Amino acid sequence: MITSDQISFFETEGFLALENLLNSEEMVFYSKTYDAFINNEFDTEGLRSDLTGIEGQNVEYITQIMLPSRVFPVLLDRPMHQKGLQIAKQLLGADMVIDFDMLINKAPYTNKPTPWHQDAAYWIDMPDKRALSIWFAIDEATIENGCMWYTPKSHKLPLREHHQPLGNGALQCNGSEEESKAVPLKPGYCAIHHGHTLHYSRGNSTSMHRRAFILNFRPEKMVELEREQGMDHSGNKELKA
Ligand SMILES: O=C(O)CCC(=O)C(=O)O
Repeated sequence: MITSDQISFFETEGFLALENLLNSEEMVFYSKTYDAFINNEFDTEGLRSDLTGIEGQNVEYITQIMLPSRVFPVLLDRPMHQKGLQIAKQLLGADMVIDFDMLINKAPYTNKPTPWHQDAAYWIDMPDKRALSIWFAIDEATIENGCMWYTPKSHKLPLREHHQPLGNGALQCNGSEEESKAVPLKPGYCAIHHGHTLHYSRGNSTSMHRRAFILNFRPEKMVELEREQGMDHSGNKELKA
């Protein structure tokens, strides 16, 4: 599924885009399922929040729903999760397993960036640092609606200092578009990043939703370690100790 050039690009740069992962029939299923989550047709109590951390408004700017496949396990047998696992194994080793999944939707005209961060800042410290996220575009992802931006080679650098300016909002650190690459995607394409790769997305300034379905993989032993320490990614965004 992945070429050796793509594997070495991921190793060197810390990110990778793949085309045509999901066909149009599969995308109809994911689009409908995604909308059912957004429209509260599933019980996502305790798993849904606004990634901006802004409270007291009638709007949800950046909807984050954790663990959709725990709520709707049918997802685990579908192509996104199955292909995602094969990709993760090819890129980081045969012991990779799914750790968690999540939905991040930027509603029309909400104009709120996802701040610069490295995912590892959210996690407990683990002896084995192999981890990756696969960000599937449900809608076309463009610069204007908030496609992902990655800072090449940042996965090789130490974790930057993160802070959390707003309540339960996103963690953030310094980063810039100047040192980064935007990765626009068509629906059914995906962008992959290492757990230490610095990334961000602009706000959605368009009239359409920007729906992304994200899967995270890491070595089975590290998932066991997380669970032993009570970490199941159900939504707490506190900085790690
Ligand atoms: O979808 C976004 O805007 C951010 C996604 C993200 O930070 C991630 O997948 O780690």
